[in-house]
Amino acid sequence: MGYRIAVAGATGNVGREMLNILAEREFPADEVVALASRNSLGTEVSYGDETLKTRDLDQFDFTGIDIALFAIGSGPTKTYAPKAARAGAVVIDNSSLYRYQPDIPLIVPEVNPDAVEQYRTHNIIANPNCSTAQMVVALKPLHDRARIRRVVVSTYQSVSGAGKEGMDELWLQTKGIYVPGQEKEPKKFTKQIAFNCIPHIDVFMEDGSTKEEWKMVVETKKIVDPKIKVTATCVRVPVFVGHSEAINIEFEEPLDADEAREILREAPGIMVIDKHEDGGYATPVECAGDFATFVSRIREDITVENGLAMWVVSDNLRKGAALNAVQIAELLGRRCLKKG
Ligand code: 11C
Repeated sequence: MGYRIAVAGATGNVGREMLNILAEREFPADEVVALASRNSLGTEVSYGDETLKTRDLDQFDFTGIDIALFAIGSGPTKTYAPKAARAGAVVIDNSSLYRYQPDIPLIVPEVNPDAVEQYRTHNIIANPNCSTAQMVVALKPLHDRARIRRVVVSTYQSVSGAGKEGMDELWLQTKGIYVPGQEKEPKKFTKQIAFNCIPHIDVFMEDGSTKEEWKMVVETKKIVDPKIKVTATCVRVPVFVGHSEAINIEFEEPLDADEAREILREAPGIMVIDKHEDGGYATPVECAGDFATFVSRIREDITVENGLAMWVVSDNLRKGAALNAVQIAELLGRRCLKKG
């Protein structure tokens, strides 16, 4: 006997990836229901070789659903996630709505799988922000070995993080700059994104940082260790899929680049590509569509006592969102909702 799964937001970038990944990983599902808002009703989406017709999220009765994967943004999540949870489904939510609530677990399965047991309080598990997820997968094994004191991270985030509208804007603007008469004004982004980079993701906070930067700080503390200090600069770049991060880490204890490379090679969810030669590192174009978080350019940072620098790239729609959510569902199945 398998699980009954619902995917809310099935027509969006992340919802579609959730369906792809459920099929690719052969998640043991007896039934998969694709849910969408009324605007997208009837839209067909792929689930492996099958085509699913989307059903109305607003009218859907979650009774009998085991796991509901949500990718609909914080506003609608506030309405529908409690409804699904009350009906008995465990909600795995990709929005930021519940991430910072202390009694709701925020999980990256390679990092803090034991937190899954806390789902019972509200029947809800939160999925982290994409830029946090890939970073903590790389930080955790190094933290276990040498205790991280401080992280300085600069991100290079693809436009798919801003949804389909973000991808369309990069595409149309890139054409529009060369083809007269085509649209090129910024709409989704605050400035031109084609051939540019924008140091602004999500809203500004009072201290001058952005909410995306704040999320990386707060989520890393919740998932890995509250003692780790993080400072982030998050930048949108004209890449369609795949977030990249330049990360400088200061440790309590010495850890050289060779040992860090070996630790990362053995770590779950990580692929080390680190040859000191032309092209011997990962870039977003190669990582898009993959499950792994890629780590390259591992080297000592001699500006601090125990410092390392590295480059971390992953598919933001996969490890950063849909894959992590499906991995949480797998974890939940293994540990808490056994079937068959
Ligand atoms: C971006 N990281 O790249 C964002 C998208 O809190 O889940 C995901 C926002 C979130 O724009």
